[in-house]
Amino acid sequence: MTPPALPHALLISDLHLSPDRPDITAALLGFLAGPARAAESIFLLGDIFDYWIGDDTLDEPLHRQVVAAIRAVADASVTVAFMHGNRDFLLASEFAARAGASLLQDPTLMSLGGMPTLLMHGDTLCTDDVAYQAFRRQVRNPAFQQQFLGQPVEARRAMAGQARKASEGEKQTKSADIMDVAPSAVEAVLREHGYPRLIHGHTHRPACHRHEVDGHACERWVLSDWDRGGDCLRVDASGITRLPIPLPAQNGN
Ligand code: LP5
Ligand code: MN
Repeated sequence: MTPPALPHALLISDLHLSPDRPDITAALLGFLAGPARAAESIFLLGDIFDYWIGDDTLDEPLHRQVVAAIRAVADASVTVAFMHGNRDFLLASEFAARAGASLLQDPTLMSLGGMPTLLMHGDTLCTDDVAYQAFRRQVRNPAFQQQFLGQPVEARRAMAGQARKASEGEKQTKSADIMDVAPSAVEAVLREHGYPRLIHGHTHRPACHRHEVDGHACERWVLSDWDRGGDCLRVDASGITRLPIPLPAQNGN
């Protein structure tokens, strides 16, 4: 007989859901209808959506579908929490209420599988990416957000499209090192939070790193994006396991 599964949490990030990628949506829906139901809690660590321009888009077909699927997990007594990413930082209280999910601050320190674990999106660790950090300060400013959200949906969508395009262009000109986390930023955040285990996404470089900080050995687990298939991290009392999440084959692929 198979022993019952240990209580566990599942973490995912960087899906970048959009109407252009029904394969990624299908993979998420499979995850939410399947493995998520056996978890105690699931954590969506940012950039679930390719971009989010305000909760007044919740009735768009993709958003309705995804929110209903998350809600069904929450209604099955699984705790659902999400964190903002650099593309969906405008997810707000209406999204949380409809999805049955709570918003986590970045960073959040909590006990997972009995171990102190720090959850982050990961963008704030990329401190050598000075242009991005300046952009981040601008778009996280409440006055900027109020002004942005006051504009019509189509104007906001156009600006988000321009920002996405500019970002893809800028990334061609930046070195891989600049777009990765800065070791000094990782060390600082681990020191500040008492040398926990760290889990984050954003860099799209799945790995498990070991950092020695002030004589403490800390693991840093990095989630994958889902562009060519994703993953989730399963955390229980025995540690962390990476589980692949393949994308379904699409017609014409
Ligand atoms: O997201 P990704 O993986 O491509 O790259 C990120 C950083 N880029 C971003 C930008 C987002 O992709 C786009 C955000 C859409 C949000 C929609 C709502 C709010 C809209 C606000 C509109 C102004 O986060 C990228 C990092 C990379 O991660 C690795 O860490 O390098 O950073 C940048 O590319 C930032 C640029 O270096 C500097 C800023 C260029 C943006 C210019 C915006 C022009 C918009 C004009 C609107 C009128
Ligand atoms: Mn990101």
